[in-house]
Amino acid sequence: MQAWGDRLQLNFDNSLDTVEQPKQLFNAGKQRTKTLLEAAATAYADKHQKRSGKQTLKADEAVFFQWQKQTYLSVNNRSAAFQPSQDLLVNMTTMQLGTGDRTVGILTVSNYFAV
Ligand SMILES: [Ca+2]
Ligand SMILES: [Ca+2]
Repeated sequence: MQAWGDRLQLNFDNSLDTVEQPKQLFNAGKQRTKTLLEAAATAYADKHQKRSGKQTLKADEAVFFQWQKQTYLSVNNRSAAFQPSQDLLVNMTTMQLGTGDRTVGILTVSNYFAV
């Protein structure tokens, strides 16, 4: 358990009794694209900033990324591709990432999502 910060609660089925968490949480790092939607798409195309090559975000996974000095989180739905109208995309700049989490590729889901 970490001392810092609030946690996110996902609610896809309108019931707060069921726990919904992404299967895995990644850090795609800095995205160098023109638009935020392009940044999300490139983060989905390579979710792991530390592993060489491209690791595609899968269904029900989530990814942090940076774009123009802002931090964003996207939670993928059941379909793997990034769909702006259906996948959650939020600006998380005010949320502090855990110590060391900025530079790694895989984050601990329960540090960021309520259980
Ligand atoms: Ca990679
Ligand atoms: Ca999707």
